[in-house]
Amino acid sequence: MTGNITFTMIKPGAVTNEHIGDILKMISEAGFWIAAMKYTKLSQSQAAYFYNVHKDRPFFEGLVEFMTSGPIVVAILEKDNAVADYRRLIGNTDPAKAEPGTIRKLFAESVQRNAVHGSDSDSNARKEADFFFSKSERFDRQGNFLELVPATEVQ
Ligand code: DAT
Ligand code: MG
Repeated sequence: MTGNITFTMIKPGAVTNEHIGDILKMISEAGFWIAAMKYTKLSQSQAAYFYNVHKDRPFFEGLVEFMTSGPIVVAILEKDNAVADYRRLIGNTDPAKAEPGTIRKLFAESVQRNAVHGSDSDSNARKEADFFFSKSERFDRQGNFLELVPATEVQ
């Protein structure tokens, strides 16, 4: 069984260019339920922790600088096959390689300023969601608290 959530951020750039509404509309129209959402700004240490897996990459410093440069929207999205379906909706990391009609093709300014984040696995979706949201801040489509697929079934 696949997990039913993914985690997204609308990054600085997409926020300051006023694309929050356009992006949330695409997310809703693609069948994702917004289970949790907030408007926030990352500190240096939050951004470094979130992108820790990339700490030895040459783009890490620039990535942290960009991600702390302005406000972001963070959200948990619920849907069957959420992780893979959302990666398809956002498109390639590099907007030059992204499919037409994807969020990154439409709104990314560059590979660094690429409009949105999307989790790359069910287990990272859980970790990323837990970093930003408590269990009492997540709701299902019926307005009840969100129940997740049992963690033992998530890779
Ligand atoms: P993704 O966001 O598609 O999962 P990733 O996890 O490989 O991509 O990289 C995380 C972020 O780091 C990415 O959204 C933008 C930045 N990044 C990746 N490769 C980069 C590069 N070659 N130059 C500049 N920034 C890069
Ligand atoms: Mg990634």
